[in-house]
Amino acid sequence: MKRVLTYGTFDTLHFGHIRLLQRARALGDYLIVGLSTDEFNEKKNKKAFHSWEERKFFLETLRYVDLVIEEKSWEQKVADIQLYHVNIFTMGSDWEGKFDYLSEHCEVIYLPRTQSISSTQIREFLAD
Ligand code: C2G
Repeated sequence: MKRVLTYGTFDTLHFGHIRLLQRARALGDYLIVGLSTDEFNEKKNKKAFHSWEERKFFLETLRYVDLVIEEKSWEQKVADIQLYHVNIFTMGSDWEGKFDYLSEHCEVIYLPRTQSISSTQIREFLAD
């Protein structure tokens, strides 16, 4: 059983997020998603449109996601990898290199980011 871990805000779930989750799940047999809490989003200078509970609900409807946990801090990744016996940590390529330190604990894989879509673009489009 190969266990995969990724993190994110996953606000206004869109094609880019789902493609990321689909490919992350395909790296193993079980995908855990650390979903950023609203408090942690403030540290990332992000304000999600959907609450944490709503964003968790969206993710749990996807066949690619097996477990959603809270992401409350930048520092929790090593503990999560150990707690959930994670074999592979993965993120979109906009994070390339930022989490290489985790390679002491598990495989680290960056997946190409889906161009031309983002939650920001969706919000701007809807605001017009
Ligand atoms: N993503 C993607 N393509 C897009 C948009 C996002 O592949 N068009 C990927 C991102 O690279 C990330 C994941 O989808 O791996 C979630 O994106 P966000 O919700 O924007 O996550 P972010 O705010 O980058 O949070 O500790 C890590 C942070 O919590 C990451």
